[in-house]
Amino acid sequence: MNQAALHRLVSSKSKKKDLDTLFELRLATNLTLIKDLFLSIYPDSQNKAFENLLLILPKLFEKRPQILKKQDIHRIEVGNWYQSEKLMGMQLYVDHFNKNLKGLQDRLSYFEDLGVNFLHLMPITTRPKGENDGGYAVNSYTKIDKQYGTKKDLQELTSILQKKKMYLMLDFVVNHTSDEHQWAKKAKAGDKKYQAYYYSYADQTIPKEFEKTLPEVFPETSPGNFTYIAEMEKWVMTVFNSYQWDLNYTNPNVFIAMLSNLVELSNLGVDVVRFDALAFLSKKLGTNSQNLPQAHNIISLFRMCLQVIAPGTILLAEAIVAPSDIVKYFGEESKTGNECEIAYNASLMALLWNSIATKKTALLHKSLTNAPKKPVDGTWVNYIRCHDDIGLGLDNQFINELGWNPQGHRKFLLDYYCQRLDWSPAKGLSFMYNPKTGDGRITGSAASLLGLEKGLQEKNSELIRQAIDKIIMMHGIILSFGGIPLIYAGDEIGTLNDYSFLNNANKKEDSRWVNRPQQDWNVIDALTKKTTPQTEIYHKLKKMIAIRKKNSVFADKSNWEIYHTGNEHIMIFERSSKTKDGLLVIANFDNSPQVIDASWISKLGYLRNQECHDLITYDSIKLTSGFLEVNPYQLLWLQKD
Ligand code: OTU
Repeated sequence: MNQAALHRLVSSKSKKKDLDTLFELRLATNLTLIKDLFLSIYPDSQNKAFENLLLILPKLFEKRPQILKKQDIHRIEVGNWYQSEKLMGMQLYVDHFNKNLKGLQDRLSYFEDLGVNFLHLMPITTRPKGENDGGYAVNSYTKIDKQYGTKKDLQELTSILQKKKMYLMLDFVVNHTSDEHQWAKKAKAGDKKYQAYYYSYADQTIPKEFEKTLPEVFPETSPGNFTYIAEMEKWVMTVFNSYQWDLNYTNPNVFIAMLSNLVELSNLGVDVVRFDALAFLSKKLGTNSQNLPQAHNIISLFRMCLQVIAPGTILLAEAIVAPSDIVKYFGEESKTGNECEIAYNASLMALLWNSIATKKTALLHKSLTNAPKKPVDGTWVNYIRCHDDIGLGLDNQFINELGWNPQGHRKFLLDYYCQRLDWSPAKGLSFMYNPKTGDGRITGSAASLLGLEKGLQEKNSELIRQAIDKIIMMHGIILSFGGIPLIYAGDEIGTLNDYSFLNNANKKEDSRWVNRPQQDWNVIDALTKKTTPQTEIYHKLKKMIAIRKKNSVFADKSNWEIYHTGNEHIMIFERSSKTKDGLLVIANFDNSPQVIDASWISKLGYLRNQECHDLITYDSIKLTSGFLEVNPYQLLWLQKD
């Protein structure tokens, strides 16, 4: 179909018939790809399972609300909307933010004031009453848990968000269900059909084989990867917690059932679906069962089917894995070339925390310079903190090349953040230390990890000053890096660790709860009334967000380049577009002022009459004898003009 004919169809938007025609067109265009992919994953299924898939595609489309079908077409026309500088995200727990979905709706003006227009709500569907991994053990993929409200509340919220041109991201826990999901219940009751939805074994022969090469995700609380289920008299694969059963994607019925769940979720008005733990979708004896080619094919099959039914919905890859493995989830290596549009920039996140602890940027520079490039149509979610731990996803080879010992270096980072060094300002906790491997991860809120908690406790004004500056600097980097910046709710007001989880039997073993605080509305109510570290952080962030949204150079479309300054404490990267727009981002990770030789800043075009112009403060910075001085933990956004 040519452009003009497509336009005619799209412009007569309101007609159901046209939207149906467009669906049929998409199906016709992608059918061969989908079929090839499906049969490559399920070669033994003959054509029966594929026929089932073909049958449900139009049914799922039929159920999609008209307004979303139109939005799909609009998004195809607009192109890569998710790369815009106008997007600004926040991740939050609905109950910790303001009670429930209605409470959230009452506080939408808070996001508007800050400039946030993209929300990631943590899981809100039904889950077991006791331990439930913060909702990542799902009893259902679409049924809203009573504590958050009803389906109607969610639909009301999404329609308001749509009107306000705000976006919604929800989780799709694609790798596992809880042990209380109806499929798991039927499996426990002996139903063979549903036992085949999971990896279940009558004895330990195969589980033991798997264990030889499977790492442990939660070694402290849930060692091993299998759980014996007495009702079933079988061993079930549970890679995460013992109550999270891994879905068996070698079974085509699992894929088809999960596709229905995915579309149902998308039909609720979700713009971005976060594919949780997607690196784990395929399991193979003799491997670590992460990032396997078959996992990529399964994700691609989801994407292709969604492309036909709900092309306006996009996917975020939650793959907290090595840099070279993360980029693969953009799809370039899969059979169709299509997987997720967005991926977490976990590498940048870990490297920034590494630079804070070491006060040096060499590893950051080396890793980013050598990192595999993402495709032009993909984008990052850039973040410094989230609800999870900080894993030390650093490349050992690069640590070695810097003359450091990887094991020793990792131990230093854990010591620095987990209160084992007197001089460290960080107040973090250790998470899932594995004595067998020496691996450990870190939990704690951004503010506590950056020294605000200690500073306030000790009434140490220098520590407090540095903590505020570090919080601003870290956020300034993710705001300008290219991609969607995702603030973790509470960080915009320097929220400290929340130790109340220690009193809760269902939470106390999982130190990630220390960084899942309640939103402090007392602080927020005082934002315009007094000056505190918290209000200072909020107002500075708000200003930077506004600057980002006004300047197209922040969009992911523009170029990105990192430079080496010769100063080991400084990070510099440039954003530039074909027009004369340019932005030079400079960050000092040291607690002393640092200087940079300004001659090459001049060559890049950021110097006029021996002055630089900072977008954040609107100040002109004068050079001293050919050097630019950068204060401790200062972030500069130098403008070309
Ligand atoms: C995700 O994280 C979620 O973000 C966690 O909150 C869940 O507990 C988990 O899945 C299970 O649903 O192990 O420590 O990429 O790092 O998928 C976090 C690999 C996790 C893992 C990631 C997982």
